[in-house]
Amino acid sequence: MNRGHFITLEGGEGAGKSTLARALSQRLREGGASLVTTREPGGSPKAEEIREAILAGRIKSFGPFAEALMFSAARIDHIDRLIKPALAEGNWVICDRFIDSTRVYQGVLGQIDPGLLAELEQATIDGLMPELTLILDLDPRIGLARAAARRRPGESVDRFEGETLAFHRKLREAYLGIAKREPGRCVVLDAGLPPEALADAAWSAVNERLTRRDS
Ligand code: Z5A
Repeated sequence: MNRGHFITLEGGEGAGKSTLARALSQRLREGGASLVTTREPGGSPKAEEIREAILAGRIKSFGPFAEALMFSAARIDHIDRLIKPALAEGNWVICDRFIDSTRVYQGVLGQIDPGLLAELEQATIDGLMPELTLILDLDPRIGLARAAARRRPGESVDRFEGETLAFHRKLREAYLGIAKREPGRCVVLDAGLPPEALADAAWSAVNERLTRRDS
C-alpha cells in the first residue's frame, strides 16, 4: 500500500462501476492507502463542463469523431490536473471509465478508424496507461433495468442510455474483445454478482495484480 496505482473501471450502463469504486476505495483506505476516486468524462472542473455538454447530447450531431475529440479534450485536462498529480504524490487513483470507453463507444460503435483512434489515444494519454482495468461484464438488459430503476420521476435518459439494446450488446462484446487482447491489463468480473461478492472479486484482482507485485 506504499505506492499508488492507477486502476480503471469499465463496463456498460448500470454495470455497478460507481458502487464498486466506493467499495474498493473503502477497502484500500482500511488497508492504509491514500487514494483519489474520479470519473470520466469529468474529474476536473473543465472536464466536468465538457461532460455536461456531451451527456446532454449537444455534440452528438457533430458525429462520433467530434465526440471522441471532446472526450479526449476532457481527458487531457483530467490527467494533467488530477490523475498525474495524485499518482505523483503516491496516491492510488480509481477512475470510473477511461480510454476503453472511447475505444468502445466512439471506436467500435461509432466506427472510427482504429488507427486514427489509437493515435488520438496516444496523444491524449501520453503513455499514462492504467495498470489494472476491471471490466464489469453484465447482460445489458440487467444494466439498463438497473439504470431505469434508479432514474428519478421526470428525469430523461442521457445521450447513451437512449441507444438501442443492440448497441448495448455490441458494447459488451467490444469490452470482452479488449479484455481478450490485453489480458495483462484487464480482468473481467461478473457484474451480475451481488455488490459485496463483486467487491470481493475485485479486491482479489487488485491484490493479485498490484499489491503482491509491490511486496
Ligand atoms: N463515454 C463515452 O462514450 N466515451 C468515453 O470516452 C467516456 C464515456 C469516458 C457516461 O455516463 C457516458 O459517457 C457513458 C459512456 C460515455 N455512457 N452511458 N450511458 P455516466 O457516467 O452518467 O454513466 P455510466 O458510466 O454508464 O455509469 P452508471 O450508469 O451510473 O452506471 P454504474 O456506475 O456502472 O452503476 P452504479 O451507479 O454503481 O449502479 C447502478 C444501479 O445498480 C444502482 O442503483 C446500484 O445500486 C445498482 N447496483 C450496483 N451494483 C450492483 C450489483 N452488483 N448488483 C445489483 N445492483 C447493483
